[in-house]
Amino acid sequence: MPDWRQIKSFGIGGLLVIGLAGNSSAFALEKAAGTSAAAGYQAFFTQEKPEIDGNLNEAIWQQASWYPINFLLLGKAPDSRDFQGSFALAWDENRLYLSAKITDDVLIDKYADPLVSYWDDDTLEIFIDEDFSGGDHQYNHNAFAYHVALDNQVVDIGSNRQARLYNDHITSRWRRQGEQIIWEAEIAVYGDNYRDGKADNQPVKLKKNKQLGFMLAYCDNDGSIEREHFIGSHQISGQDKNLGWKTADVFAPLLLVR
Ligand SMILES: [Ca+2]
Ligand SMILES: [Ca+2]
Ligand SMILES: [Ca+2]
Ligand SMILES: [Ca+2]
Repeated sequence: MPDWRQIKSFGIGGLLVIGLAGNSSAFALEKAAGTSAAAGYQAFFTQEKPEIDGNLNEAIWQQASWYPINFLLLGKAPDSRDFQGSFALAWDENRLYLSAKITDDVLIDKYADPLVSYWDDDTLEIFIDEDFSGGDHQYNHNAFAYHVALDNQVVDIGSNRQARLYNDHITSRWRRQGEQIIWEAEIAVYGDNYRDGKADNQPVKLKKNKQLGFMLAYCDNDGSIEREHFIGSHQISGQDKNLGWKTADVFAPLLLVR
């Protein structure tokens, strides 16, 4: 993967050219996904606030760019029944919106306690770095790695180094439609001044041309003790690709456009 922070001033068009070369290890590219995930991401402004109900009736989801989730970060590459996925993003002043279309043959939420082995249940993992600073976020809120579970609970590691619920940051619903589950979420975007336990943390107001750091991934388990594979939305260079939960350096740019 290119070093996003060195070349981000080239803008999305420049990144597209550089990013395509890194696509060779992609598997099971979705027919529907016509946009290069390696190019960085765009979210389009929505006038209509999407209803978070797992139905993509809103006009914005027809207009949005859909990106594949197809880079293997851990485990063995799944076939198209085992896992495939794509997603789209939108925004308004108050929220970032995400919709994902996930095919997963077995849905599992083995650990009832949302704070136990949450990465080993089927989980949509949303990575956000509000100011695209990159850098370490393992035990701080320079960035977030939100694990959204099938019971819609949201977990990341707090600054006390313990798993913690962030249910008030993300509201999500999913619903089965044929072979797919359709997941819809609204995300309050918090900056690096977020403090656990503080009552008056305020999400940032979103604006046109704002750039965030972003990645989406899915932890797929179909009955094993540990997750069977972990699939992300863009390539991560090097041997260890399971880095998003610790460092925002592996996130890609997300541009808010109108
Ligand atoms: Ca909806
Ligand atoms: Ca599966
Ligand atoms: Ca940051
Ligand atoms: Ca599964």
